[in-house]
Amino acid sequence: MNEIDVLTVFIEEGYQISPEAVDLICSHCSPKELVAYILENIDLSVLVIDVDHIDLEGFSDMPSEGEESFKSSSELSSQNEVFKNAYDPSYQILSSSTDASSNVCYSDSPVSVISDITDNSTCVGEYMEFVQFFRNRYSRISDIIRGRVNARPIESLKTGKRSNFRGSKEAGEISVIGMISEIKSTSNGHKILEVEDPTGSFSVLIRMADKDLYEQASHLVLDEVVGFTGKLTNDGKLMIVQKIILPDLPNTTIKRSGTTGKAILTSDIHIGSSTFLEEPWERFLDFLNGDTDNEALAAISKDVRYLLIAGDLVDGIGIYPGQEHELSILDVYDQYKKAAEYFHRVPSHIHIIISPGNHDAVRQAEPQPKLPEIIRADFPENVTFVGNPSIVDLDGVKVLLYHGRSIDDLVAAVPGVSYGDPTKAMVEMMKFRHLSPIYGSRVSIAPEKKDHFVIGNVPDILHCGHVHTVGVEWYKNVLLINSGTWQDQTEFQKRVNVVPTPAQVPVVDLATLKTTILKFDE
Ligand code: D5M
Ligand code: FE
Ligand code: ZN
Repeated sequence: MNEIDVLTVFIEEGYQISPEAVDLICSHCSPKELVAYILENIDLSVLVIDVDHIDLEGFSDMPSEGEESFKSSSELSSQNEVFKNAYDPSYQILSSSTDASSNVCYSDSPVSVISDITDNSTCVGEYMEFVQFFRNRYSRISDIIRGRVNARPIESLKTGKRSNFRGSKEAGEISVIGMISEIKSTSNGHKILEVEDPTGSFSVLIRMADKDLYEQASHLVLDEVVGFTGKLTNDGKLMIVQKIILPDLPNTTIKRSGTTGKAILTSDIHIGSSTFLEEPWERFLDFLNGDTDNEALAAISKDVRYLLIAGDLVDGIGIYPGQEHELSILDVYDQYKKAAEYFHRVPSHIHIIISPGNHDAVRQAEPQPKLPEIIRADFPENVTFVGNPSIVDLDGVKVLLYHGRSIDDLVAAVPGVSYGDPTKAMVEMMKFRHLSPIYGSRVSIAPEKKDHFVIGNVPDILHCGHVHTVGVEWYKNVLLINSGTWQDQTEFQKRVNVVPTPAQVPVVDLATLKTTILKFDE
């Protein structure tokens, strides 16, 4: 279902709906079913449906069509009875497969996949698909900014000089929202940006003397969607910027899920690499099994309900020149077989979520789908495979998983963002409301109909990996975690001075989102 389909259904039913709610529905992997659920359950006094009216948890507690969901479904005669029991918390929903469908649940640690490209990829790389992809990005991010600024189409600036706006409100400030297509410096050191909206493009200037603004502008990157407020020059050809409006996160208060237990976040295991740290990894598996003399660790171990892996499960093959000299397992299928063996040793009550990275055996262009069936088949039932990026709901806590390849681009483009401090790049993602804005650099982006990198709904946690350094930081009530690696420094990383922090594992308390880093390196 696209945005127009969703709007049409609600309008026909006599409701209005906010753009954020439309976004939430469209980003869900079962939009039709979700729409039906909302219409069935909405309070009749509601006129405008907003995100708060969408009960994703209630929806994910329902059995999905054709799913053998309930322990005793044969005993349940009518649909009503099925629904009644779905709300009974003592009733367990069992997963019938390891597939990441919308309502996959495992034991007492349910997972619902809210957004994932898997099985939804339509692009073949045609010109018009790129146009549609960037339009989707523009419309969704500009909608967020539009709530804060009264912007005009760029085309309307072309009609004239500043004097044309005399006597009108525009004689003072005007605002536009555009995607940055060029960043240049003038000979005097000012910054000139070319910005585009669907009606045209325009140049905006940020003066070096406006120190705060200039500093803010130094964080802007290509292809990002940003609002600018300023005044036109007398010839009407340039806007002198007075204010930069980023889509950013709202200053919302924290809503706690009421969930308990712990989630372990990790990534970049690189099984099959000769620098994979097998001994610390074995200690980690022992810890998950409660096999430790340390009482504090044993107590944490008992509480673990989820294990999330944000990509680079294995080292893969042919990822970089000469990789074969640094592999201990040369066949990529054997690497995954070894990984599957390890995951069979994770206690079965822990729900594992695996998302791929640039070393995994799926397409390199992002968004990446989940690992293929031939690989998934070896893994135990308590694994849910998802794409990269994806949004999962862990019993009420929403986690956005993204491997984090765009961090390479952000390190290169934004001053102050470095490999040693990976959450700085993740703060930029939140401010841009986009995981990977720069097109045509390190990240290959597939032009899907929808830009899967736009951060529409705000997650509770953003979980990335890729840079092999651990980092934990809060940004406006979103917990940002880069979950490090299980690979020691490689020859390549020595050359480019990437210093990993291996075998350190962030553990998140799901009730408070407080994070502890456990070290298995000694
Ligand atoms: O990436 C592991 C780390 O190594 C990450 O910090 C990026 C860095 N890396 C990887 N490839 C490159 C290239 N080509 N240039 C610069 N830095 C790089 P991983 O995805 O595990 O290989
Ligand atoms: Fe990696
Ligand atoms: Zn990586």
